[in-house]
Amino acid sequence: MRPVPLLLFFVIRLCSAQSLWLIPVPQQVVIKGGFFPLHSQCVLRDSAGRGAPAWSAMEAVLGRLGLDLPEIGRDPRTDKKSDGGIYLKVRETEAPGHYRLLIEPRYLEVAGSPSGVFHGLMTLAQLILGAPKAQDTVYLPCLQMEDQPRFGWRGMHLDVVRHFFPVEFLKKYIDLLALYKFNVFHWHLTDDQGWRIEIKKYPQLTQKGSVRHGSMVGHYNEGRVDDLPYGGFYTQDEVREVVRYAAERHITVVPEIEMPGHAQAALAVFPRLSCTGGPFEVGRVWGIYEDVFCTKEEVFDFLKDVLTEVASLFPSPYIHIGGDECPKTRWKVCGVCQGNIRRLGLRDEHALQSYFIRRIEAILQGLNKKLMGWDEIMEGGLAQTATVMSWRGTEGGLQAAMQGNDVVMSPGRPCYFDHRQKVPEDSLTIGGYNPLSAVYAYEPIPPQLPSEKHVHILGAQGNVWTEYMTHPAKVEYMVLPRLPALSEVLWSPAIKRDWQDFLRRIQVHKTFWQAGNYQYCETVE
Ligand code: TNX
Repeated sequence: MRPVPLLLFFVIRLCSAQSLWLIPVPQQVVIKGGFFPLHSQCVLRDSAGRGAPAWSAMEAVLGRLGLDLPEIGRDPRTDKKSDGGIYLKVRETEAPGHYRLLIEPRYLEVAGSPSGVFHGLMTLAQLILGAPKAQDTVYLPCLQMEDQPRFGWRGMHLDVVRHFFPVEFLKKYIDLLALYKFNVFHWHLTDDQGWRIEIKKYPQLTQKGSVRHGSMVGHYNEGRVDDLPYGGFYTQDEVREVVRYAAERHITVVPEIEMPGHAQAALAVFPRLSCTGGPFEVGRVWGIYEDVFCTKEEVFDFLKDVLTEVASLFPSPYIHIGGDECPKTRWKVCGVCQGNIRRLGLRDEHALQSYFIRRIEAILQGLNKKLMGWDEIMEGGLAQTATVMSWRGTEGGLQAAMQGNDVVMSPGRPCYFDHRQKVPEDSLTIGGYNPLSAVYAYEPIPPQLPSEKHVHILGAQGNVWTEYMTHPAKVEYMVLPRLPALSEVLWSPAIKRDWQDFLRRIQVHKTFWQAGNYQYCETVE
């Protein structure tokens, strides 16, 4: 074993649970004194070879943050606790996300469920990043840790329509999710201002529908629009690559295909799918458009084709179908829609929306997928198997959970990371004030919800709408440090949360972000 510099020895002796820098804070940790030296003579001992992909993913995440781990040896023998041994023990039977991390002077062990071992390695990655280093050796504090997530849905969303982000950036974003133990990436792929996913049966959707001939400049209220073409889309190969990259990091990618509203880009390509027949152009301004999918049969045929291709690209059990902000203006005067209301004996256009969503629910069931939608899908009656994403406050989520439907909480405040994080506003945003302290104080379970219904709150999600985020650096700035704050809300036991201590840990994480060239908001409030 290599000699340890004396000063370092004292630094490590001073380590206590309170002085660790982990985000989210683990459920239980005992610091034992002493250290494990991680260096190139260490050996990865991974009997079944199940932990090696997770180890490689950890190396990649560390590389992203500017830290190249020395290449270490590999040996399948796990019979003895050898000097410098790193043991990975993957156990199918353990609860999702659960892991145990043991750091002893002579060896290190991560044991848990498949996702648990990965999250354990992300804990290790944070320890490696912040630990004292000398002569190519990282001195990890000896400790014993038991950890598992509080919620099963720990989501971050990204709107790639209002502004488009290349695959390379999506990977950088996904690495941030991984580092903070998120397990869902909600990919908002279609909207009024663009269609961003290749559909083989309808190539025009991306040929024409991915390009708008101008975008808003400045704030919405100023009403200024330029005339520059703006576009971008992902081929199906690129989609598969993003899904694969995320899966290596135990992150499920949930695609969102918007309907019946927020569909102007699709209608610009196929105006016959609207009530009026168009013509339309891909949206240039933000906001809500009156023209939406009609309820004619042809629309369901089209959406079935689209969803069939989408379902084959994404292993996620859920497909998000939007459902938000669908004006009923056109349906009210459309012969087909009014005919459907009469024929089906529906009360009004809200009930027609409910009928629309139920038809889509049936299509998704045929594809072995579950429907998820924004809380407007409850209007006119909620589909039985739907999962609700509650964004207009928490009332929708509360009601859905009471009825026995599953819910992901995502109320505007504190889950909208497109709102400004500082007063006065430090850059152009959509408006609204959502400071770090509000995110950190968030409790996803509504206090009125009876305890037997708590299981229906799957978790929560941070949303990143990009009307005012024209470049990757702005996305990073808007999510850091709010994303780590949400990670602690979703992962750690509520009683473990400590605002002052979180602020201390954030200071350490800033050095990680700097090393990874992630932009972040410097001051917090
Ligand atoms: C509402 S949240 C929307 C989005 C906008 C966002 C801006 C939701 C389901 N719909 O289309 O981008 O507000 O904050």
